[in-house]
Amino acid sequence: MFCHEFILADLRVYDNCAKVVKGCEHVFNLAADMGGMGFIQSNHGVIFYNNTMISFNMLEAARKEGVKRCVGGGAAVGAPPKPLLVAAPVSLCRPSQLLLRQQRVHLPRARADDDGPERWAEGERRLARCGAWLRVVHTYRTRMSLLPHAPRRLPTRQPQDAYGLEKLASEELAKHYGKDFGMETRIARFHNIYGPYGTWKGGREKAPAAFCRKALTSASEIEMWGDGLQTRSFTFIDDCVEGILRLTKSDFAEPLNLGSDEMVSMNQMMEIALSFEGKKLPIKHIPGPEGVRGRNSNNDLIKEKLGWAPSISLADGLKVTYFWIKEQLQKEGGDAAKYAHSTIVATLAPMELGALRASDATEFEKK
Ligand code: GDC
Repeated sequence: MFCHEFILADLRVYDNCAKVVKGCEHVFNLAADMGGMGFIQSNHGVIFYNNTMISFNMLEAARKEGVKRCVGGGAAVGAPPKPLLVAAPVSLCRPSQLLLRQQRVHLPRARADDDGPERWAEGERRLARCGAWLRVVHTYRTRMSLLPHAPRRLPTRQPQDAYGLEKLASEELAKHYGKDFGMETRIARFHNIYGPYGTWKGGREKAPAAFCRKALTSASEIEMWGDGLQTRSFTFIDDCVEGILRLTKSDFAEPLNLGSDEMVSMNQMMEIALSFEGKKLPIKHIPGPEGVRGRNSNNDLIKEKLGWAPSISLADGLKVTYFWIKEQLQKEGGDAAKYAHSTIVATLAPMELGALRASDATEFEKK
């Protein structure tokens, strides 16, 4: 047991939140119904409902209890992408590509006889998919002129998925509670946290754990959702814990990125996972939930406000995770091949309030 008191409770229920914060001076609310792409893209409704209930009730319970500092975790998926700053129309020549926030967008080429609405609309769709707030204002053969969306058309916020929208709403609530009630609230935006004791099977696991598990169990080829050129940064749990404690002690009450800025493609991360035991396997790219095309943590603010930023390399953190998952596989025994594939969690409905999932806390019972 790694804490002196463990309470298993459904935090969607206000009374349970009041019970767990009783007598606390500091509250770290890291509870959420969450997972990787295999969960969050097929479960918007349940995630939105459960997480809103948890975040809102925990904050209110902390306020009523007179808690001194309340720290909540947002997620990078809640951070709205910045509008692309384009001062003047950009004309694009051949090849019709544009480097947008480290993503290459291929704009459709004009056919000799076609400068019509289909190509126009497809251009806008591709730009929107990578989060660019640009619109096509003119096309001519291989050229395409782009303008920022007119302000009235600008989405004010563009979080990723319902999961991100809830994080954003909860951030706002924490900020209002801070201003309205004088509570000290701290908000961390986590960038894909991974490490030992994280979920590594069953569909909710994120890419670092999934890749380690597959590297350990695949025989002739290794499966990966998407083309592997998606980019991310991943934050080792030790950096996350240290960042939370530093943020708690700081005076900074606005949302802060808590993430590594070591950006890798999924192909690169798979290479790292395979390297720990000198494996060489071809990657089989298969369709699956991919999420955003690219994401990285901008650490300027955390360095300025905390004088610190996550520093554990992906190679180091992933190695610890890999060998921890290896141990779990050995404990489970049986046919390792069944772990070579990732599953997608079916769409779930919220459970009855007050109910717990059969799997909840089983890891605590084993200790
Ligand atoms: O699941 P995730 O780590 O979430 O996936 C990263 C990328 O890896 C995706 O493009 C996904 O398609 C790809 N991928 C390829 N194969 C696999 O077997 C696999 N399993 C998984 N899980 N992914 C695979 C996460 C959210 C979190 C959290 C963080 C915030 O999004 O799922 O809940 O909010 O972001 O930073 P990711 O990084 O897209």
